[in-house]
Amino acid sequence: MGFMTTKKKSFDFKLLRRIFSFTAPYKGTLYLAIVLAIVLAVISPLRPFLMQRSVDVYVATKDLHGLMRLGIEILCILVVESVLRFWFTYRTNWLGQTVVNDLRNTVFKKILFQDIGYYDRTPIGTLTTRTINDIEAINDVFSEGIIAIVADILTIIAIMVVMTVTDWRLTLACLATFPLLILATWWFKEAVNKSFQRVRNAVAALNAYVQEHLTGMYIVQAFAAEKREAGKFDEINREHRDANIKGIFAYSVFFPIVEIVLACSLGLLVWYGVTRILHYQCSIGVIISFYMYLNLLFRPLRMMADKFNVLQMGIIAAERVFTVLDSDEFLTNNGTLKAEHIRGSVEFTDVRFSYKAGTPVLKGISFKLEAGKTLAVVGHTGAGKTSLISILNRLYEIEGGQILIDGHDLHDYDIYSLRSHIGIVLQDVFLFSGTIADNITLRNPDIPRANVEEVSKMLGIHEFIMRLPGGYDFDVMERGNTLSQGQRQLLSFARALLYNPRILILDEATSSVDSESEQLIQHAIDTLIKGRTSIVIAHRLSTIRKANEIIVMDHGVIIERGNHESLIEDRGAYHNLYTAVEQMKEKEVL
Ligand code: M5T
Ligand code: MG
Repeated sequence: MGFMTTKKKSFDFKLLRRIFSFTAPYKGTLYLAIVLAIVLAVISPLRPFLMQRSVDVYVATKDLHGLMRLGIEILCILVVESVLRFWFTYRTNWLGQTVVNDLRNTVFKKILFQDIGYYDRTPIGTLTTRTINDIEAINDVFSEGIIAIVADILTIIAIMVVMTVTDWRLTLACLATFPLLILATWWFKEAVNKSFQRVRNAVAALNAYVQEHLTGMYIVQAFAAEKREAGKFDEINREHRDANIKGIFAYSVFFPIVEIVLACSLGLLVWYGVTRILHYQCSIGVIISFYMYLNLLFRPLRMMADKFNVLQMGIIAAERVFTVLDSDEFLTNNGTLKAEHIRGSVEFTDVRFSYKAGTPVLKGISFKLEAGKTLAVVGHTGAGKTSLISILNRLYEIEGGQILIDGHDLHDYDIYSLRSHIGIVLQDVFLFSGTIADNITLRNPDIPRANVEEVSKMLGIHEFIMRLPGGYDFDVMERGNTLSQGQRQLLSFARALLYNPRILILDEATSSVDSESEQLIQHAIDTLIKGRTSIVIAHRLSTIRKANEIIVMDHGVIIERGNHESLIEDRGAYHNLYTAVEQMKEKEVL
């Protein structure tokens, strides 16, 4: 997990450039923001400057008329400044949100198309954090980060220039406190940065923990582990609190310090300013305007360190997000053959496969299955049965040998076309939150309700669905928790049959169900496999008996093959499995 490491690089312009490349479609807004930043910087010293003139020129000469005119001018500038500032804030935030919206779509799409093996190696929590939290941090780069920093720096420069031009000696005196401010800012930046990192890690840990425990709540409660798990949570939560408090401490120390430094500057202004006035070296207007300049100057300075941190965090987050964007564990899809008209013969020749190099899971599997026939795969747990079918639609790539469909190598087919003609029912049925109909069609709006009902009737599950409150609109909630395992499997049969696949893969669930559901399931399986090439990882004797051929697997190899009668006669592994099941007569489940 290379991208979990956080580099403590303070600034990376290449990354920054890449972040900004996402603004390309919104160049207009970006340029507008920059122009606004410059305009705002330039007009910021204007009000204090006019104030100085009002005191020095109009108050001194008691020109009430001029004073009135100047007052109106100041008011106008105030209005213009406020409007521009509103527009600036609004547009930069708009830009941030829009870019984040685009980026999130891009990242999620990228994740969707990632090779399945990628998910075996990348924790779900990490990917969730990438798509949600990290991208949010990139938003801040736009709204609070770089543009705001540039605007602040321009403002600071503009004010300092005007101050220096007005009275450089006074400026120097007022800003004598600056080294102290810089020191405090640096300390604050480091402290907050450290706590930021800790908070982020703590949030990630909290996320992961809550997510995992909600998913596994059944186990937690069934094993009465609530207290222990709550204790562990408390620990992670405490770290989150402590990290936040460290940050809050830094803030609480820093802001009063800035106030003190500002007060010192004002003190110096009064002390040195009055001395200069007494020596007729400067006017009262200048002192008043300097008072305003200093306030304007300290406002952005106060937030500068904070903004730099936000920027830095954004860049770190961007680096992580870009790692996801740059990962190219893509399925290669160079095949051009469409699977629309395949007949569905399947041939494995010496197929070798492993999830992790060095630990072979399939060690040379060969079989030939004619179109329309049924192959039953049996064997002990961990024998490699599920793996055998995961490689048939290229969820994983094989390491050796060849898989042919209708005489063509798997790689010659367009993978999406191929997959849509291989129906698959998995051991664990996953349901998405939504209605029954949504789950059968996988939210494909092109499939009319009539088709869904037709398929359900064929499978004999229409009545069962209609008995649910709301029928096809019954809300299955997250992960289908409101349905039994048998019911979930029935739904996944409908899911597979809806696409009328040429090849059907069925990984029978081992769970035993009541005899009524059992009959439903058996009928549904018969309907499913009729007239299709089927590979069934079978646990039911009824399914196995009906198969044209049976292969018995053990530790990644085929140890026996034949049909039911011949295998029984051989008195080998199959015979043993069979007699073991025969002994548990009441359950016809292997
Ligand atoms: C076969 C290993 C597993 C086992 C072997 C799914 C999966 C499996 N394995 C991995 O290393 N990573 C994986 O993602 O492969 O596993 P299988 O094919 O799932 O076995 P099965 O379907 O025959 O077993 P079962 O229990 O479903 O009857 O050694 O460690
Ligand atoms: Mg399995």
